Amino acid sequence: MSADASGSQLLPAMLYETFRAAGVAYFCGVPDSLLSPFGYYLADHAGTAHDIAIHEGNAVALAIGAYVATKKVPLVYMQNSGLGNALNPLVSLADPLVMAVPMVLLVGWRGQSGMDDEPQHKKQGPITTSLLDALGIPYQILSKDARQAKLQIGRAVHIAQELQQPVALVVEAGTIAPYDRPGGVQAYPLSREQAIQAVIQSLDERDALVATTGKASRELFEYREETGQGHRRDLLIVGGMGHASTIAAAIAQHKPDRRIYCIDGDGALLMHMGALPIIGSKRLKNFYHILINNGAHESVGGQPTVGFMIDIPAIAQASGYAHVRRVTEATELTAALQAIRELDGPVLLEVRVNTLPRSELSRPTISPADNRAAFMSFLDEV
Ligand SMILES: Cc1ncc(C[n+]2csc(CCOP(=O)(O)OP(=O)(O)O)c2C)c(N)n1
Repeated sequence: MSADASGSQLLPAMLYETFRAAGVAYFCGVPDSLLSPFGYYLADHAGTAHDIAIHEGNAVALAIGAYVATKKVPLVYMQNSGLGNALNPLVSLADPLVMAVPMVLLVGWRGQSGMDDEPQHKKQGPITTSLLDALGIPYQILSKDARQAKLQIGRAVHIAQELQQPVALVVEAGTIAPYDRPGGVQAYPLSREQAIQAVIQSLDERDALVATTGKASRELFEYREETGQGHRRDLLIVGGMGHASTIAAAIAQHKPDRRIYCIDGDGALLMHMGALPIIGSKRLKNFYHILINNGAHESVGGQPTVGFMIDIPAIAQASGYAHVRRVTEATELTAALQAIRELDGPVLLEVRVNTLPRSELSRPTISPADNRAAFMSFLDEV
């Protein structure tokens, strides 16, 4: 086995060193499960030459700025689901017909044809390479062979520089070898799962729940399954990270006689934080936004967000939410969940939680379309 590869997988250290040797001096992106070993390696070794972006378009913007300032080709990493977020700055700015900015995109390929993956990747997986074709972005599938991969990386950086445009390396599942993941952080006593269960226990039969992308939806589904409560009161926003709160608020707007709760994550809320003032300006009395803040993108490996560094309730308040609160303890949470039911929304309740690992987590067994249909019939009931 070579020192660059683990079996037929690429070592994160080799990837990093090869990009650096090719002239890449700045790395940014949004965490993805397939790329997470590389993300950890960057966090441990790249220092200020690495930023975790708020969304993939924001990562492209960071890369454009870095190139303009340094003349060096930057690297942007993302899950293929993030190509949608990246599309606008790629097409309207970085493209050779516009600003002509070189960068290498490292794209994790979820939902690749022939692979069994979650439903939110079913469309994005098969269209990933044709999307890159349509964008005129030259791409290669990153080889699992270290020697080949090194050549591809060198070539990608060179082509980006020569053609003055984005170039992509698409990363299949299992390409990158694991890197020691930091353990969970016990910054707060509650877990996300405990917070979700407390929210469920505070609801009555008519209340509806909209849950964000990642493990929050999976934990909600698993709990309903285990307790035999059924799933029709929950709408699981399995893709479209960051849009759960807007979807929930729009449901609240159109169903003013129902209480609508949104279980959100800090990574997701930050990804589309512009939703807050729009929700705040609507003065939705029946909207309850429960932010489960673990300061991390826990679902894809625990890479940090700025969730613990900023005051999200204060931002919500300044955005027009009628009531905001922060809790960290179980008893406070139960009391706050009871209290907010009597308040006119929009309400934002931040629950700060830990990222301690839990045992195996199942995946929803109902398709997103069936989930949507069942939830709609639940909303139709008086
Ligand atoms: C546009 C987009 N980019 C990246 C991802 C990959 N992804 C899935 S869940 C997740 C992290 C969500 O973090 P947060 O909202 O804080 O919830 P947590 O996982 O910590 O509970 C990410 C980055 C995605 N689904 N969509």
